[in-house]
Amino acid sequence: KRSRPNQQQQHHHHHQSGPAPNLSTRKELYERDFPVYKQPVEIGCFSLDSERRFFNDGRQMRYYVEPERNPNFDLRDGYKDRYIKRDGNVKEKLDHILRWILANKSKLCSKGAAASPCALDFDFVTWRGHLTKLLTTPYEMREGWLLAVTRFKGTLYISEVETEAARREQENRTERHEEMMYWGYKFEQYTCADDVHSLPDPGGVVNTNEAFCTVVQTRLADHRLLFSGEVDCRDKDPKAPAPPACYVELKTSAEICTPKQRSNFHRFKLLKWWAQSFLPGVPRVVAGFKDDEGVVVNVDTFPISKISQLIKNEHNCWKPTVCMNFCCDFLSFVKQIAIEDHPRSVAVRDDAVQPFFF
Ligand code: 0WD
Ligand code: CA
Repeated sequence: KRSRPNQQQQHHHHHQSGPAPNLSTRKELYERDFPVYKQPVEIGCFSLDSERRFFNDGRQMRYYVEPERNPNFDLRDGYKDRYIKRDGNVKEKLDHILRWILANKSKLCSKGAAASPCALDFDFVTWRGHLTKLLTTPYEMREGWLLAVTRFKGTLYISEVETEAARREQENRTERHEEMMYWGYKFEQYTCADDVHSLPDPGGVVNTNEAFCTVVQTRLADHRLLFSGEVDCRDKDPKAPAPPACYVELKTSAEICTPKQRSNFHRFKLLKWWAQSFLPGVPRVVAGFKDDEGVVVNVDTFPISKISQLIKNEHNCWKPTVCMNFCCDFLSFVKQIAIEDHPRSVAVRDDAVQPFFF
């Protein structure tokens, strides 16, 4: 959990003198009223094609086709011969979000197109996935994170740096684990169609370069946020509400057979699912429960607004307010830390939230 940056990451960074502030990750400190979290609004979207090329449009949007309750989808099908895997060694950092901002700067800039580069009306720009990790930090005892931030024209850009532990984990992945990572994408292929009127094509190729991302604007207390997140699909009904309310998040999870498994699902899985979809205002998760052979034995829908009730029977369970308050305090903390407004100045923090260098 306590990761440390390696030597070579340190040399561009500006060193601050004097004692640096600190932030606790203890959950007890965040059990106060739920902070203001404005309804997230979609301000744009973008697509990444089969070769990971950026497009400032929704061409990779897919449409949800509700499966049977007990579909028997074989998630192992195609792993050997119909799978094109994104190159995980390419670190894209915030690049696609920055491309989207550049492509849309006329509608984003507060000073008009004349000022170049102009200021953004946001305090933070980041990936939704990075915020999800912040939300779950008070409850996460296994996986650590490392975030880097830089201030540019008043806006704070937060990007992830791979931890030593994550790099080792990736290097030592078993063949079984490697295959299981494919299963989630295969489930998407069974449940998503490329067009409103077409059906899913389980005989096609799974290409994980392809992505549709929403760009949303919202506010957490006094933090104005712009973030992007990958969206699996949308409701195909033309009368469905506008984005993000029409979006559907797809997940797979191990079949639940015992009370212990149900409890773990509530305590750990639902925390991650809730945090990820609550942030951009995605209202439901459709889960495929799979057996050890990679066969989806049943499918269930979890409305995000019902998850906090669902977990209330669980003793000592996670609380949404703790997640949001920690994230809020962390962002306030970052505003205090990353003072120097310069692209060469980067502050890095790990999840022990110890100030170790700037
Ligand atoms: O460079 C980086 N450190 C990262 C880049 C970390 C995380 C994401 N990305 C980029 C990629 O461009 C990707 O298209 O983010 C996009 C997704 O962003 P997100 O929505 O903020 O990420 P997250 O909420 O963690 O994941 C959403 C989905 C995942 O689905 P599940 O159901 O497993 O949560 O995005 C996929 C995955 O399908 N995904 C990724 N795709 C590309 N690169 C990555 C990744 N590193 N992580 C998750
Ligand atoms: Ca998903």
